[in-house]
Amino acid sequence: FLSCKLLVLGGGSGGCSIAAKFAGKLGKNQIIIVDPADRHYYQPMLTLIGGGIKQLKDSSRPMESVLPNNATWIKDTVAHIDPVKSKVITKEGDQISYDYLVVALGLELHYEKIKGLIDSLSMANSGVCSNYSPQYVERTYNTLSNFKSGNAVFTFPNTPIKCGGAPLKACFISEHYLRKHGKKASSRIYYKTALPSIFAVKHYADKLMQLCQERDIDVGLREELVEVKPDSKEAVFKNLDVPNDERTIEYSMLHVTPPMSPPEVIKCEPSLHDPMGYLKIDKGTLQHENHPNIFGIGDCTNLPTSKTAAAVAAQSGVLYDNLTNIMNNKPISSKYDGYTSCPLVTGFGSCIMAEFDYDLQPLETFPIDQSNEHLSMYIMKKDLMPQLYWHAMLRGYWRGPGLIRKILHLGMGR
Ligand code: FAD
Ligand code: UQ1
Repeated sequence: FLSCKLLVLGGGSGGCSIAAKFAGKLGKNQIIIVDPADRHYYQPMLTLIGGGIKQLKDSSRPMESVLPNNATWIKDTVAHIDPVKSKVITKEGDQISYDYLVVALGLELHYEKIKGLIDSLSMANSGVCSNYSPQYVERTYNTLSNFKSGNAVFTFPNTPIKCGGAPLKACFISEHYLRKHGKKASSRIYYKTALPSIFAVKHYADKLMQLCQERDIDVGLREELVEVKPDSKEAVFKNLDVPNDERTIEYSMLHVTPPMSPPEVIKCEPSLHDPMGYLKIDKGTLQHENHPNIFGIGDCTNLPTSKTAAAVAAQSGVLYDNLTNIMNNKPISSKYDGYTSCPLVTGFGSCIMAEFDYDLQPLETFPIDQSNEHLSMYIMKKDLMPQLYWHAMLRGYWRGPGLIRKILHLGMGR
């Protein structure tokens, strides 16, 4: 039996940042973090690895090196959460009781839900790849560099996903690669998404559609990948608006974004989740709707905003303020506005820096029109963000660019 003041489930972007913020404040032996992973991945780099811009070895660090020193790491999987008894049970059978709980378990990837996909991702030179897992990401650049001719197809599943822009970034980077290497004339590029539009925010969607037109990317809306046939190199797509309408397309390259779901351990405990299975927290305060000593952060929550590390950064500040007040029996007042950001890399050297809030209104940091492509935003994504992530965010020192935005806008506007 173990007990602690603050228990953090998951040592990813959200769990690690929150543990770091409280580690300085609560002192030694007050915090336990549970996560079975050996390594902590900076997932936003996966997109760049798929384009050959970065290497896989640069995207992760040993878990123990990123978690705060004066917290205890239990390298195990959370098997059960008992919010009534304020207790958690791990797969190995440890029982951990807590005063306060932060749930930061991320999303599960479900490659197995698409028929034929895992087999295709296991075969050498099958043309099937996916930036979404460190296990498969190196296949993307391999496939691109061996591409000769034919269809390159990029998918977006029929579930919420992390970084909603990442499937499109894979498409744009690949398009630019093929163009640069003289293979554009012998190829046809398809972006097929289950969503009804290319991007949720009109301000950016208009520009992205225009770029697709200019670059001859064929955009298919409300199309869901349902099967991959590696022997004939065919992908089957279902039209989500027309019953029984399935179409098959041949591919030379198929980049798949898998369906995702909230973690099983949250879905198993009815009082924890919303009807979709996401941790049910208040969209402003981040406090659990049914259990006041539980907070949530990041991809596993029901916050109605796009799931990104940038959003996690902004949430971490609010969570820290509010949980600190709860610990001190004070009222809570800090509110999350839904801030999220997606650096939409549109090629080698260009990026549209999307930033927006719960109302899908742009909330841009810099006094330039960020719906245009900028080299500066590309450099920020490629070189600055990893540093900001490892050295500031994971150490608890980054609550998103809100303050910078206010300063750059001299207190005017949003
Ligand atoms: P994660 O960081 O995923 O952490 C979850 C942790 O929980 C993991 O360490 C996992 O091991 C652990 N865990 C899971 N189940 C259990 C269990 N049962 N018990 C214990 N531990 C468990 N964001 C951006 O801001 N900008 C980008 O450009 C960007 N690009 C992306 C590109 C790709 C390809 C991907 C995959 C993601 C991208 N993201 C981007 C999204 C960003 O990485 C996530 O939104 C962010 O990491 C979410 O943080 P989290 O703490 O909620 O989850
Ligand atoms: C951000 O804060 C963040 O978290 C560290 C990211 O994750 C890698 C991002 O991609 C972005 C874009 C932000 C937002 C920061 C600025 C300065 C726009």
